[in-house]
Amino acid sequence: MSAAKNASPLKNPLKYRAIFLSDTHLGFKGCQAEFLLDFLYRTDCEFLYLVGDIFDGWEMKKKSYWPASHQAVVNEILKKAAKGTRIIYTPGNHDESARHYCGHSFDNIEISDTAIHTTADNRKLLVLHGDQFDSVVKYSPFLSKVGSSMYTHLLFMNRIINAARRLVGLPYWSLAAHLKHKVKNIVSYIGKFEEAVVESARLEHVQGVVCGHIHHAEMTMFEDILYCNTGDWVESCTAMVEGHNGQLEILKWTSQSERLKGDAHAQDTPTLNAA
Ligand SMILES: [Mn+2]
Repeated sequence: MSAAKNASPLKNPLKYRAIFLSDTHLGFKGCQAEFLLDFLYRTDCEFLYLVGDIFDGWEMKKKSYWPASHQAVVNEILKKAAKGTRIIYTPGNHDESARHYCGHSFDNIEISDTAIHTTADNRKLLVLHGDQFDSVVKYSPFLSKVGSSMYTHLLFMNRIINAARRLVGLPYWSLAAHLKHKVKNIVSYIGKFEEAVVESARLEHVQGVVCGHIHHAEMTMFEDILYCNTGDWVESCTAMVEGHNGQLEILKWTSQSERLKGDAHAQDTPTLNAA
């Protein structure tokens, strides 16, 4: 049974001060909308940052694809806004048409090219999608328009593999995320991207930066600057959350969701890392 069918808005959701999500690619078949819905149902926050590539305008131009689960994601986000969550949307390259609305706000939803988030422990974080650095970081095999059809095929394989894994009771596993760690060019591209993003935070005189774009969740100190990447919801189903004391951590929702369903005794939150 799918995650979305199991889930409903919970009486006691996990409460965070802020949640940062990116690269959900709504309107694209590769979007793991059911995991995303499960995440939205089970969490609550004061600030929700949508860090770009929330919609996939490139895919939507090719063919119209808008299943009920994708609309349910949008409805859930709007419901959070109506209930008082402040939503800050920093569009990316796949939803660049939303950039026309930068500087506008509608009720609790603000649209801006970049934003500054102040954590509960008073650290300033620059928030932006990250494609702004594509011209600096020239080689991006996974993310350039040429590479995107190869990427679509890879995600198709990912879905087949995971459908098979589900049948035999194995947890979700990302083929694309696995390959990214193996291919040397991609590893070096990620390194250059991270350096460029960190440098932009340094120029803004902030303590850290939160971005997306490269579909690779991460939280690392680069000397004096905290680099956070929220990951994505087409491969790895990750988000960054801030607790009420300012503690930041990356959640991998495929393991968290299994844990919530399967192990009532689990007290600890599985995370990739924390800062
Ligand atoms: Mn992007």
